[in-house]
Amino acid sequence: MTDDLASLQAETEAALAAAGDLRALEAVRVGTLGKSGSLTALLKGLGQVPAEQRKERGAALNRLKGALEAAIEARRVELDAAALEARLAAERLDVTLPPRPFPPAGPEAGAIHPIGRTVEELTAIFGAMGFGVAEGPDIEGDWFNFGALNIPDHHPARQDHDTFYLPAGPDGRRPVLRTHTSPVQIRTMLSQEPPVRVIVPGRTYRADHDATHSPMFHQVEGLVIDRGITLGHLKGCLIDFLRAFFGISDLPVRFRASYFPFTEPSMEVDIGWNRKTGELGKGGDWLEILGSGMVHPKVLANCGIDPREWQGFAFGMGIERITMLKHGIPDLRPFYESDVRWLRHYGAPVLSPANLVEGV
Ligand code: 2NL
Repeated sequence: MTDDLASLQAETEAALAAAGDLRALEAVRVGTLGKSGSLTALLKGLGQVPAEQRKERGAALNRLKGALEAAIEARRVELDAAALEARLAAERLDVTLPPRPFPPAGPEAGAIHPIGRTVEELTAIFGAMGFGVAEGPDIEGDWFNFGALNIPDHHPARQDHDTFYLPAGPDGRRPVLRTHTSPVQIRTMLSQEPPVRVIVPGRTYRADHDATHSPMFHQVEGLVIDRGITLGHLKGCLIDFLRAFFGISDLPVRFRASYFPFTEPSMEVDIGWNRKTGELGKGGDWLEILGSGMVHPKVLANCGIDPREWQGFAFGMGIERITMLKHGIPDLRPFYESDVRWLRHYGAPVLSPANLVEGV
């Protein structure tokens, strides 16, 4: 290689080593191999080289061109890797940082969703009466949701228009989205010996969607199993609950005969209110609020409990419904819309959990 080519190679390699980023690298490439680059100029000048030297000179220029292209590419790979390293270092997240502090006070503060608040209140009221809280799966087997509860095959609740069925599993059975929280009480009775005192708040699902129904909603059910349980226990428990929950110590409560396949006898429970103003507690009108009854002996037997030794009562109600009544919330839909303005209006303060001392 002639001296001029050797020094061009040395100069270019030095410039590449000095190039600290991809822009500087591109400047070196253009200065050497670009349209007016130094090596391009030498290649263009090949025509003026005497004919006997031209072949050798041309080969040398091409070798140099290949060498410089490879050197530029190698430097590009280095600079790319360095740029990635720098980005990774700059964007690193420290997962050991402590969590964010509580939301700020004042108008920026978040709030406990009214559904969660009602569940806290139910837990506090029934907790004081000796009830625990049980939970279970949202996706259930047919037997747990219907069969164990003495709901016959032809019952309308089993039809597709009420129940969300999932595709059949390997056993050919179709799981369901639970239509009530009763399967959790079934699982509780199967897994623990009586006596039992539980409430079961949770999500439930029915294929029903209009201004007053959501396909996903919340229910709470309660179950008591012990020796010698009577309708008197059911009535005292539910009257105390309703008066504590609505904060009206003389709230009128009425029990009305009804029918459920899983209780016998069954009773609907009404509270006193004023139909015109919506005010609870007085006004002479009655509002249906929950369903209840003595656990059907067949349901006890289905869960391995001897109905001659053990009796029980059960009840169920809609959490959205009792929450709307308590707080005068007129519309069901905003419960599921995550609108923070609605949440701030109807939600509860973050740092004041429900308690019986102040009244829930
Ligand atoms: C309603 C009525 C009710 C029950 C739920 C129940 C559960 C078991 C055994 C017996 Cl495991 N009963 N639950 C009983 C009576 C009524 O709910 O209107 N719910 C919204």
